[in-house]
Formats: sequence, structure tokens, C-alpha cells
Amino acid sequence: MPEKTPEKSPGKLRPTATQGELSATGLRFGIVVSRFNSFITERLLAGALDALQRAGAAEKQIELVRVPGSLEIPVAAKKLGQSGRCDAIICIGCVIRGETSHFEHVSSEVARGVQIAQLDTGVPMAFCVLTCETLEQAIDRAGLKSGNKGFEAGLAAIEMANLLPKLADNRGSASTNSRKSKPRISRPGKRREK
Ligand code: INI
Repeated sequence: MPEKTPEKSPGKLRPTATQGELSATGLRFGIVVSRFNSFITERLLAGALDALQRAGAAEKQIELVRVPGSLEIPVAAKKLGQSGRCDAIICIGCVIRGETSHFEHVSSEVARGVQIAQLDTGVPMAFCVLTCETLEQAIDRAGLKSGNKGFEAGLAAIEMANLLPKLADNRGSASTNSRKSKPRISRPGKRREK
């Protein structure tokens, strides 16, 4: 009879996931909202504020910034991120296709800009810039048939604001083993003797 070996259970690993809670307690949020297509962006803003309020945020935890159009969102979000005043930022805009190629330029540049801003600053930025073919599509996403994308962005911002400190502090699930590396920050006044 062949010797029995413990089964390795391929595909049955269940590592614990590190994730952010949906609580706004003690967090600070920035919201950058574009005035262009304000009929839509104001509804998205209301959705984002609703999410923050339901998660326990108060007015003093929220810094609201208004910009003329979606193209101006990335630079304002980046400045806000660099300020150190926000744990997460929600970027709200609405681009609707017109008759020229302006739509393509604005929509691709705002997405690229916000991505660069969050990577450069390390502050998570929830992307709530609708890019729609028609006004009807935008209305559907601002509180009608397809829900409110501002609310979704608010939840994403809360979750990411809670997640990132866990990753930075090495408090994630995989960090509890004995090979945890020591912090490499050198403390002032503690020079190594030669
Ligand atoms: N800005 C928008 O937010 N949405 C649009 O649909 C839009 N279109 O179509 O022109 C738009 N343009 C303005 C742009 O974002 C800048 O504010 C402008 O070019 C000044 O820099």
C-alpha cells in the first residue's frame, strides 16, 4: 500500500485579507467638485456627503473645494493631498460628449491627472468624474436608475482612508509572523559608534 501523505489542499489557502472599515470616525476628507455641469455634479456631491454622514463624519471633517471644470480637478486634488489635511479625497466632475473632440481630451486628462495625484501624494482619491455620451446617462448615474456614483465614491474614500494606514504601519494580516522587519528610520541622537 502506498504511504499516506498529508494532503496539501491545492487551491484551499484562505489568507486573511487586510481591508478598510466603513467608518469615518477620526478621518478628514477633501472633496474637489467641478462647477461645469453643476446640475449633475451637485447631485453627485450630495451622494458623497450622504455616504460620509452615514459613516459618522461631521462637517468639520470635510474640506470642500470648488473648481471651474473637470480639467482643474487634478491640480486642486494634488495640492489638497500635499497639504496633509486629508486622509482621502473625493474628486467629482461630469464630462458629457459634445460635438468636438474636447470630450476625449478632458475625460482622459482628468483620469490621468487624478491617478498621478494620488500616486504622487499617497493620499487615496476616489474618482467620481462621470464621462457620458448623453445628459440622460449622467442623470441616471447621479441618483436615478444607476444609483448615485457620488455615494459610491464616498464609500470608496472612507474604505481607502482606513486601509492605507494599516498598510503603512505594517499592521496587515501577513505582518504578524516572526520575520517582521524592523523599521529603518534612524532616530536623531542615536548614532552608531564606530
Ligand atoms: N469640463 C467639464 O467638467 N465637463 C465637460 O463636459 C467639459 N466640456 O465638455 O467642455 C468641460 N470643459 C471645461 C474644462 O474642464 C476646463 O474647465 C476648461 O477647459 C478650462 O481649463
